[in-house]
Amino acid sequence: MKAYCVSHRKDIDGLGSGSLAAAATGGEIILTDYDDMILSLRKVPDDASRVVISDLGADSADFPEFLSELQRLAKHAEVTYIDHHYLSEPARKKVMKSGVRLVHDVEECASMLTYKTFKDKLPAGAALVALCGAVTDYMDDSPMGKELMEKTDRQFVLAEATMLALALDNRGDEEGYPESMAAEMAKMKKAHEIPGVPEAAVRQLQKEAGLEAVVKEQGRKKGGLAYMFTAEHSTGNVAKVLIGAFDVPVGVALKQKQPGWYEVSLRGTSRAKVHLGRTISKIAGELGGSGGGHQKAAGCRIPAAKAEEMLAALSKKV
Ligand SMILES: [Mn+2]
Repeated sequence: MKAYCVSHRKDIDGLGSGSLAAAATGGEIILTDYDDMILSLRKVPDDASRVVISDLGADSADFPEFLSELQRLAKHAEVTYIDHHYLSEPARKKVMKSGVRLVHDVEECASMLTYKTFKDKLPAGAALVALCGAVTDYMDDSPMGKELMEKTDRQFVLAEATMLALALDNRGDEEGYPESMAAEMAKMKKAHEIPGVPEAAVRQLQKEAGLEAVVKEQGRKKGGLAYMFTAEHSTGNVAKVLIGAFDVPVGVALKQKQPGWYEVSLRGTSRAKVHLGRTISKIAGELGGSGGGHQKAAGCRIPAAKAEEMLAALSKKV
């Protein structure tokens, strides 16, 4: 009988919520992304006793599969699904009926919701992990985020959170690196205490300082968006820099993850006219891929042959 904590691999809110869930339950951390979430859930054995799923954005083209995984796990395990991604009313009802406990609030990041859920079982230092998730998800202005931030030194939190995010951007592509970071965070290690993290953060700063010039040269504008094919780990950063470099409301960075497929990050400003997560979930689903995410930050996986079609469809909407 074992506990598992399945969470998002790509950012500190995902690592933070997964590590808080692991600290509270003693569970094994399994990290995944929107595009391989179902495969990862299938790895959780039938006889798991406790499962916590966090920060994964279920309301995508994959929802039926996601739901059937919840139903399978809930047969034997106590399952908690914690999320702040958009969840439609019908999807919410189905999740509630599946026998899992749903903790859902779009106003708080997943780390903060996980902290709230397991507060009594968490050691000192857990509030900082929750705040790091909030800062890096741009959600520290939330009711809980504000309350916790007021009890601590803001500069300290910002430095710790940013160091984690930069290190993950720098080394997140290395096999097992996000998992090793999450394991340290579950032990309540702060960014500056995790071996190698400060150094990776500085390397990432050096890299990002040169990114704008690269993006200006290799990026292209298409309607209301700018896009670029890249090999950078942090496609989210490339997407952000594209927005500034081309003065558009949406940036799209595409990276070949495995032959024949692109992993795509989308970022938007408040000028973007659509909810990027919902829009890309629909477009990617129709083109044989999958995707999801938030209003201004989303991701998808798409067959390489459909990339231009995806960009064309998206550029018409933004
Ligand atoms: Mn999140």
